Amino acid sequence: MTTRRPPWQLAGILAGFAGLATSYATAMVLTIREAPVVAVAELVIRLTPGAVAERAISILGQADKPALVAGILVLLVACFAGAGSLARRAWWRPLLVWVPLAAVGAVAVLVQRGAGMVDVLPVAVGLLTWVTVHSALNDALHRGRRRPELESHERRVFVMVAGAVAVASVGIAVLGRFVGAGRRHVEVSRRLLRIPGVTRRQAPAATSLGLPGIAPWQTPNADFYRIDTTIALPTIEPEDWSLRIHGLVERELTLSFADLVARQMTESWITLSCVSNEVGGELVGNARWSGVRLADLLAGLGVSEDADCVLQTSHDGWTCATPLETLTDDRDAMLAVAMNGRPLPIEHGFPVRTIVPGLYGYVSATKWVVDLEVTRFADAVGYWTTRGWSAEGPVKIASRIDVPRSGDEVEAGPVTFGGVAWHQHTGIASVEVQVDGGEWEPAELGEVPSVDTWVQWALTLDVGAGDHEVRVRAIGRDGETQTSIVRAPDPDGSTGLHTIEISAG
Ligand SMILES: Nc1nc2c(c(=O)[nH]1)N[C@H]1C(S)=C(S)[C@@H](COP(=O)(O)O)O[C@H]1N2
Ligand SMILES: [Mo]
Repeated sequence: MTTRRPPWQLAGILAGFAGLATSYATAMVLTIREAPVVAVAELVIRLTPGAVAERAISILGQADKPALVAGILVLLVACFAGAGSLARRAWWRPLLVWVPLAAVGAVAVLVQRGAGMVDVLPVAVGLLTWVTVHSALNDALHRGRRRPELESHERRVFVMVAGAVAVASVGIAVLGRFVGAGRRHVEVSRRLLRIPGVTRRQAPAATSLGLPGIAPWQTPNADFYRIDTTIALPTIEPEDWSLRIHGLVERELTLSFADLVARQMTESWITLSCVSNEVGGELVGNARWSGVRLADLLAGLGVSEDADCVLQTSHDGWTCATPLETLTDDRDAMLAVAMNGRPLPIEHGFPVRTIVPGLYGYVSATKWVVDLEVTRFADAVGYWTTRGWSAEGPVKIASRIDVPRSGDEVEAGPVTFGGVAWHQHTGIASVEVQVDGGEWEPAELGEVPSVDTWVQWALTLDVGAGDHEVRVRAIGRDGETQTSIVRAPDPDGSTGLHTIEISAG
């Protein structure tokens, strides 16, 4: 019997592809935009000097990106083989390859726009796969080496393990692709969906003060902040969606998407904000929402006098309890189907979510909503209220300075300050700015269509040379002046005045 060299490199390559497969599948299942390898390709593109990139594109034409990904894969196979060879000496040596490779992937993922820690999960899963699969394969090889009389048996074991790894990798990648395709399918349905009564309207011109650097009055869907607890985004076809309204009502109601959009449609500009928003923070946005008023829906159901809240449940099992009166009074609390004239983006609740003017999102704005139970606060607890957040979540008055940015250097003389202020369902009466603890100076306000949206504000003040501290405060239409007392977001929303430091020269 001839003794052959154990296929160390093959083990490395197999483990490498197994890791690529699990990381790819994780990215697909979590609906992360792209797999780590593609993220690396994008990073390479970003880091490539313009002239070189242009030359590459002119040579490769349209194939530049696939060619780049293919190139990265070839490089990876070399690294995988290297990791395989290193395993001959000591079990831990391949880590010298796996860990740096994962680090590159993690960096590539993290430098993408809007990346968060979940986006690194595919890389972590990939690394774990590399290490565990590789050590399993090496075990088989090492045992074969120590007991040569068993070598042919061990080789058979190795071939079987290797085959299983290869088959599993392909299976996992295909599964990931399939799950990802579900998302793409819903995305296509969403794009093709036309909902009667949903109009695409520009923000009224008077809402904007035209000052560069202030948050645009209407937040584009792509820039709207996103907060949810979901790992894999719910992907719900409109025809598969239904909503059950039950509990303390005389008549239960189950609505299909077609039933819902056949009803009278309402459209309103409403600002949504998050209770977790820090003073000066960006977890707030303003959009035109289209949907069906909840007051109209509930009116026909014979709601019991005993009820004081509605327990909302989403498709992914998130819950919140919303004060009943905010859903039945004259405000435009709605089951929204469109955002800025387009069907809701999947990550913002497609096909249906709740929007309630005047309440923080965590007690009202259920995305992918599928169940409304009319009940009592005493009997209902929402997801966040069991985790230390207040049961009721009326939005607190708030204001923010967008320009200049804290730390900016400006020219001494007239300086224009600007930003936004909000107190949904109460409205903003005025906004004032104070420099270095001096007089509070009133700002100019944009015009708004209702008390449910934020307002832009701007003000030009003469600023002398030197360092300055600038603060903003809002006064509500109910006469309330925004407090300077500093409180953390927990348990019912932050307070305090947004303050910036600038230096004028
Ligand atoms: N299903 C579901 N809906 C949810 C949440 C969630 O975690 N799951 N988070 C809520 C919170 S805390 C906020 S602030 C808003 C944010 O909505 P957006 O992501 O569309 O901006 O959604 C609310 N609706
Ligand atoms: Mo939130």
